[in-house]
Amino acid sequence: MRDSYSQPLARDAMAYVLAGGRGSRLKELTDNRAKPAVYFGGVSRIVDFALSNAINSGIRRIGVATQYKAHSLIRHMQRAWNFMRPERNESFDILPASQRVSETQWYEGTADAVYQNIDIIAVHAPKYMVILAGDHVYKMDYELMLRQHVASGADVTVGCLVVPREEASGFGVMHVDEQDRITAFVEKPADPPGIPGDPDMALASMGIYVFETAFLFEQLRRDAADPNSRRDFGGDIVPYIVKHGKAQAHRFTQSCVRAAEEIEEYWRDVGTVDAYFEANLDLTDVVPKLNLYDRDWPIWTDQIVAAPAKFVHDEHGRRGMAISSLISQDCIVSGSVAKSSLLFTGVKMGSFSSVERAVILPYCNIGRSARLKNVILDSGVRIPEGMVVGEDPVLDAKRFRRTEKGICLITKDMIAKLG
Ligand code: ADQ
Ligand code: ADP
Repeated sequence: MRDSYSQPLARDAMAYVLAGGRGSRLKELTDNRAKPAVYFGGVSRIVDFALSNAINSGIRRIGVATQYKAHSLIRHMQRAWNFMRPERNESFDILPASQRVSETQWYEGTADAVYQNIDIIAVHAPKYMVILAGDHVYKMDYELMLRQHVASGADVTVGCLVVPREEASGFGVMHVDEQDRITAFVEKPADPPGIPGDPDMALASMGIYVFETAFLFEQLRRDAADPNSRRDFGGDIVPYIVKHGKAQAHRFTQSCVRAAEEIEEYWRDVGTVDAYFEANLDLTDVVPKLNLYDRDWPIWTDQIVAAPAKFVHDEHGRRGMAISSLISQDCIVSGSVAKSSLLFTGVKMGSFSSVERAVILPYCNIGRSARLKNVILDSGVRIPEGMVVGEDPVLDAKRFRRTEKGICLITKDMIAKLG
């Protein structure tokens, strides 16, 4: 619990968001944009969650390292995250891999993405560094993690989650003692060790780390001189500290308690097309697990100038309506029906069309009489008049990417190829 009289540690911290990864399991959704730039929840991009957590935690200095297909991500951040005020010691630095240290190298690994910007971080002189992954959807109060870090006297504090053991091989997996000090850490083990006493579950790293800045710089310089290192936090830096120093685990559940209230315990990787679809559609539930309406923990994003969503009773007497759906600004639902769907900004639905269980990214157009079910439409897709998706699995798989769970991902390129 936070007490209200002491100076928050977040004021002395800088958040450093690693946003360079592709997220290749999202398939065509990340063909032209990095995973952190992928749209989520109607108006946001995935990276907005980590950035909003930082702001809502009281952090006012932020750096974001970008690498893979960064254009869409950088443009979004320039539009949405330009409200920091340098005169109040606030900052927002976008740090593309720009061969600052060597002329031939991009960021080699996540640790290198920090190492190459040591001089820029040093100018801001934060006492603590909160290293974050930019590709998860969650809410978390980093102030509580900072406090635990200081109280435990650890060299590094690693955010962690309990996950089913069979899902743990994509994570760094750790063992802890009774005080949650990390005693062993293996990066992405083929056969992840379970939790003693709870062998079907494993304690997984969230890829979130807190360091004192001076100590982090020391470690990054040591690591950079090691020819065997892959320059990775999970693969190199954290395992080294576990062995030679003091590494502490910070349980995600501890950071969901804020003052007298609670932030819901919600964390999703949304790393696959199916997981992405489900996490977005979950928002249409009567009481979704992720509350986007919590004014105490807003998810900040780009505020565009746009007209309200409109529902039109068309000239044929058909009502435009939405049932159990989220409809964003600038959408027009004309003589058509959206059911259990999520329409992002600027989607237009023509007469007699219908969508059900659909995640429709910005500025898509649904032609007249089209019928879509169990689909994700990438941004800017124009569905031709009368097209039917979700009723003939063989035809769907021929034309679009159809997942194991029967979800069709449709992009502009796929529509263009149909001629
Ligand atoms: P991974 O999930 O495999 O493991 P990784 O590929 O290292 O994650 O990426 C972590 C973050 O850094 C992502 O947000 C990604 O976008 C970004 N990133 C990747 N390469 C980058 C680069 N070269 N430059 C800038 N940013 C980059 C990590 C840890 C595990 C932990 C999981 C939790 O290594 O121990 O369990 O995160 O998801
Ligand atoms: P991304 O590249 O990640 O999909 P963009 O912000 O570049 O995100 O835009 C997404 C799509 O929306 C693109 O196809 C773009 O042409 C279209 N688009 C963006 N803004 C508008 C707008 N104001 N009106 C119509 N289409 C738009």
